Amino acid sequence: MARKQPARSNHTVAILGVPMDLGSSLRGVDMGPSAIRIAGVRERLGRLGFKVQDLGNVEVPHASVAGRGSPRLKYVQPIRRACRVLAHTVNRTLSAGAKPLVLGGDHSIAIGTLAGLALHARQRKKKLGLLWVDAHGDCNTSRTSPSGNIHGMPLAVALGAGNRLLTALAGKSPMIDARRTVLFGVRDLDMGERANIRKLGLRAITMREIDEHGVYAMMQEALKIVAAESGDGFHLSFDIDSLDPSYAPGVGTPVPGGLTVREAHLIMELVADTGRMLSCELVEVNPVLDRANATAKLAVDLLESAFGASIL
Ligand SMILES: [Mn+2]
Repeated sequence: MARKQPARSNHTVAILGVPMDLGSSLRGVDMGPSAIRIAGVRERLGRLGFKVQDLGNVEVPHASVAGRGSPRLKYVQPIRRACRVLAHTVNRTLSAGAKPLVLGGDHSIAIGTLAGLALHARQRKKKLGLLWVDAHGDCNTSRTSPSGNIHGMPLAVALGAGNRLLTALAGKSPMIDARRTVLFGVRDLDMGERANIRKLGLRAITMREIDEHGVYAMMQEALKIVAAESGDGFHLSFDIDSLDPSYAPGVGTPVPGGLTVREAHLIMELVADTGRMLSCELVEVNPVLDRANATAKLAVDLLESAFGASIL
């Protein structure tokens, strides 16, 4: 039998759901992993030639029974507990040679994913990059956040800024080097976040730059940073709210003026072309606000592109 996809066929993708909505003020993103599974993620990646394993969900308490704690850092304890479990599962998955695909859930779960990547990288002295595609900066701390919602903080946490309960999740902080990190497609930043981004030395590529130069040119710059030859691959953290709400209505925090479906596919296709994506997460699908699961279906289309599907 002809081997059509030798580069892919011996890769295992491990799906991990995190039904978390404690990091956001709107309820419902906890149903995201289920919606993305119903949209056929396992089958579609399987058709690309991957061996796909579904490891099930990390346990997360529902908001009605979880302790909210401080209004500056809402639900920090249950979020930390779930992220710790996620971190160990991601670390174990990577050690077994599989690619983790983490399905959210709100974006606070990235703290767990990145802690797992950091643990894995440290044991092997690897240098990891991070491509964070998002409408928002996710660079607040409990001091700058207007809401106290942790899904507005995970990028800052991964880069070492924020409460120690979260930043210390992988032992050493930061989890990821800001010089190997790019925030891509951002269009809505809080005042404190702008200062945090500057302080962290993070390259943030705004929607304005994408309007001026196009996704292709801006992705070339982004990939030079996150997928650098001197590094050992990168993690893609993709917030579905980076798309325009006209295409992706079922999201945690919609902001007009986002990426088109084609622009989002191009991002994913360019990611796949590098062959250097180690792990991936897709977050903030909110079925409660969706229309007939359209946003979860779009999420699966995009994941397919990120894992190497091509039109021709
Ligand atoms: Mn986000």
